[in-house]
Amino acid sequence: MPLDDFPRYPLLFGPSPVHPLERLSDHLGGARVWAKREDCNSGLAFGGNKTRKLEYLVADALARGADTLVTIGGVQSNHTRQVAAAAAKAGLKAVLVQESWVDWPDPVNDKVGNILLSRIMGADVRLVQAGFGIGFKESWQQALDDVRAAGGTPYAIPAGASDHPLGGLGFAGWAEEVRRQEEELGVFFDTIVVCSVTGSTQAGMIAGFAGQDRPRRVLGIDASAKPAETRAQVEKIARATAELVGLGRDLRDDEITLLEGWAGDVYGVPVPSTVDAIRLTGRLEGVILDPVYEGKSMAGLVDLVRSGEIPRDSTVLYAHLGGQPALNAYSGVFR
Ligand code: 5PA
Repeated sequence: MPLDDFPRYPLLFGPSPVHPLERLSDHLGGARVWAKREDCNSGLAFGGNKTRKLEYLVADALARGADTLVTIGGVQSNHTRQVAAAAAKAGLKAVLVQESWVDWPDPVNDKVGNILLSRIMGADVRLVQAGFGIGFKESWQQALDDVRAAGGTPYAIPAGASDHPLGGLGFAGWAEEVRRQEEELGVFFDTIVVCSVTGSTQAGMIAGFAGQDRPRRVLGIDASAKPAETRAQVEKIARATAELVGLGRDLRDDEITLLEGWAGDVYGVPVPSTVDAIRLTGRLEGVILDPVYEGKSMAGLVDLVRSGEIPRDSTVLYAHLGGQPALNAYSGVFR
């Protein structure tokens, strides 16, 4: 079914802003770099990539008569914070399972940033001891059972709203939004750079762009430090989303690219290239990136542009997917 026919519960302001990063581009001395800003996509608790995905999931939850969104992430998950905001906006309850995905010794890690915002928005925040993993989790199942036992109707949202039948739709729509903005701006972005962890952001983009006439590269930058799992999930969701929106052909393997080398050894911990990329983007553009996701994808972009692997005559679109609230739990990195 065409994307426009899927019910959508409006959470975004409209198309997210697209703008050039002139001083960063001049500094790198190669391709021209622009950004599309999911961190300013809505008025809901600082926005981010999940807000766009949740337009489709919240519509589905309401259609099914659910009263509670149940989801999972790390202690500083941006995703769970956006679920809390979407639930508040739609008049639903939210149960957030927050696992210890990141061994980060900051004493305020479970008090500030995303988790603080979720508490303010009235979500039932549950801290659980369990390590990083993008797959199915027992603690999440338990939370779903608890809601049922209390007489509620839960709606299950997996990590990052990714491994869900509708998880790729938000960013399939992003691809179409980019095409329209290119027409208005008179540019063409031949290369997209996007951070990948649970996969449906990149997967949705791939499925969406695959239906357009002019080919372009979608370069996923792994931030999971488990690239084989993330790549498999991107591929699965991209193919499922392509079928769901009636692409009418199989995706080719060369349409699915996940690059590794900027995540470090573990998810959630910044490495020197992450911190350099955050400082560089802050100093040259006044644009703020986070140490878990966007700092890592920007580190990838910087290296790929500098080395000419993204050619000089390219015009690159950096997908800024949000995530800044987590910075509060990483203050020690910037002292
Ligand atoms: C996240 C994810 P995907 O998970 O769709 O691949 O997106 C990666 C990503 N940038 C990129 C930011 C700012 C993100 O928050 N965050 C998760 C979370 O729990 O917050 C799903 C992991």
